[in-house]
Amino acid sequence: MLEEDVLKHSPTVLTKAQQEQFFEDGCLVVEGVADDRWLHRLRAAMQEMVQRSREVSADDGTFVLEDGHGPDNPRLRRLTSPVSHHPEFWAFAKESPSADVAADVCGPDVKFFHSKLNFKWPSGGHRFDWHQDIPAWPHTDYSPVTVGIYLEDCGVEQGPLLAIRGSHKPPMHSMYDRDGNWVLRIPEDDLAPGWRDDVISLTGPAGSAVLINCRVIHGSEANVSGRMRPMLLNVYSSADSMPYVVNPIPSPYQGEIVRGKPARWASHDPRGCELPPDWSTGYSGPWKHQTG
Ligand SMILES: O=C(O)CCC(=O)C(=O)O
Repeated sequence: MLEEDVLKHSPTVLTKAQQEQFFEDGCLVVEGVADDRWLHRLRAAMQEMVQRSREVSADDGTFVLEDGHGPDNPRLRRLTSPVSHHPEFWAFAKESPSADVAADVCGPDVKFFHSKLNFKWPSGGHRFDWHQDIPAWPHTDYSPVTVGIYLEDCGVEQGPLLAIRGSHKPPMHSMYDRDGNWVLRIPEDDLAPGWRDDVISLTGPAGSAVLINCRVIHGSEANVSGRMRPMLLNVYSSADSMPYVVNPIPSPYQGEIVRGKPARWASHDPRGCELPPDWSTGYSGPWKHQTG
């Protein structure tokens, strides 16, 4: 669904002002989307997965490991597709207010796309270079939104998500370098003049949702604090927005309608989208290409 049609629907969780701010800025923090009960369930599921990772000694596609990971010192970068590995993550993606928030910015009919659980371990969690998400998983329109949930409080020193206000509006950057390599990274020299003034640090207490429009330029710094930054990221789209390349993070739930009803017509945005490499031959995640 296109933005002008989404805005015809009154939001149910967000205020109208928040809904409009999301489309203006390309990002939004909403506190309290995961309440204490959900946080308790999600943290327990996360701990189970961290326990399982102790037996893993090399990246296996599911557990993406940081240097120094071992049975006595688990250090994960990412749990890929948490919804595929623990039922609580799918319960949250489908049943929680996270999907209601997605409906407020995608239109009433919402489809699940994929999920990841990104960690930033204390004192060392990596940085993410500036990038735009949608060229990694193009859809027929730009309704896809990432709803990230902080599972612990996240302050500026923990490497919160950062976004460049309004950067979803101009034509998009290439996610390839000058030699034609997929890098999922925008060099700072290529950003619009004055971009630093528009950086928003998307901090928030545990349970906050960070909404990231699929075109907005975003990234994050390393975690220089002594506290962990776990963040659950679920990607949703309007039901009528159709992905047209292989999903880099497939799951049995891809395409499931989590709010409203399935579409009969596809939505098309006239702006095209750069294509990623062919993920059917494998997906290695952003770290292989980025500098952090
Ligand atoms: O976890 C982070 O800090 C950044 C995540 C992100 O930008 C992404 O997954 O696209």
